[in-house]
Amino acid sequence: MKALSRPPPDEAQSKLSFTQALDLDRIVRDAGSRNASEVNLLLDAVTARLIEEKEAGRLWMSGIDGRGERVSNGMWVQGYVAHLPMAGTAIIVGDTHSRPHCLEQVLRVTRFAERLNGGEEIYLALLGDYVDKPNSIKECGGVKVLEMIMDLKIQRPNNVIILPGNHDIVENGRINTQQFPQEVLGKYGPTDGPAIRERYRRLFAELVPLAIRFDNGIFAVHGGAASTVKTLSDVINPTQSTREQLIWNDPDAQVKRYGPSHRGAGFHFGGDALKEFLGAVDSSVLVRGHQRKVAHELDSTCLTLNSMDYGDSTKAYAVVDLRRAVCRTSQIKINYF
Ligand SMILES: [Mn+2]
Repeated sequence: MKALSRPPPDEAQSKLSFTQALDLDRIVRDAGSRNASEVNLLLDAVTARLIEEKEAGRLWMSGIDGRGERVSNGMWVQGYVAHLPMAGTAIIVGDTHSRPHCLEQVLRVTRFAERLNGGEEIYLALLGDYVDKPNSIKECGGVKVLEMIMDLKIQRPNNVIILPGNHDIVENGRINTQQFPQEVLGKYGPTDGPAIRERYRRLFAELVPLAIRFDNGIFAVHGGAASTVKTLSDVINPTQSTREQLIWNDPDAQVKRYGPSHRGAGFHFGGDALKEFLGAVDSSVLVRGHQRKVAHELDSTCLTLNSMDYGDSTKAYAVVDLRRAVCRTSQIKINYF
């Protein structure tokens, strides 16, 4: 293996970094208070950033033959895969479904902003499903969660990774627990509402990474293992089927490889399928959201994280010391809140 010399971040990503202190109070206050044109400006900025991120990763990879050894130099994006180095700490958040207070709580108790402002290498990995299933549509919780994560991404692009969930990309009316289209209609009206919803939908369906490959052995997606993935390249450049499976699939100990799903999209995957998938992407454990539970499954190779309150559901986030290799889900620190 040849050692790669990646350009230093300040050279490769000078346009992408932000030096002002991260202000969580301001982010929470602004979430949901923007009008349609202000939301469009936020989306313009995030869209530009996501395109730059992909381009920076492509430029870095070009001219390099074979599979080199990565140097630790922060988060970087390769097609639809975000990579995290073996340095620093990652906070992983599961489904938040229109509950800005749950995301805020995770950020407060982990002291995410303070630690970033203090110069610590810390990452926020968000596993999707930001909208729908609100307690009340009138609270506009989906809009608030989305504005919070877009704002965080713009303020600290190198430290925030946003993955898509099925609720974030689904076409209107395809699932019966969908309330976000109504929410934006009520908030922005019949012209701007659907247009904003479509901009968010396209951002999640076309621009954000689908998965995070942690150099320490964790692979994170919203749904799970995909039968179509034979190498990491299949996630970097996904087919429509790969995309759907990574976002919709669920673990199922009763299934050996892949079986039908109750969801009408994607499949259930068993232990053998997950083992094969993790081998293909050169990882040891899967961390995913998509279900309302916190659970270690499939012989400690699959961790499901739920981060929202809904009735008496258990909610938690994970804290990962990126310097330490992870071989089993039990090695991942789970904090209930
Ligand atoms: Mn989901």
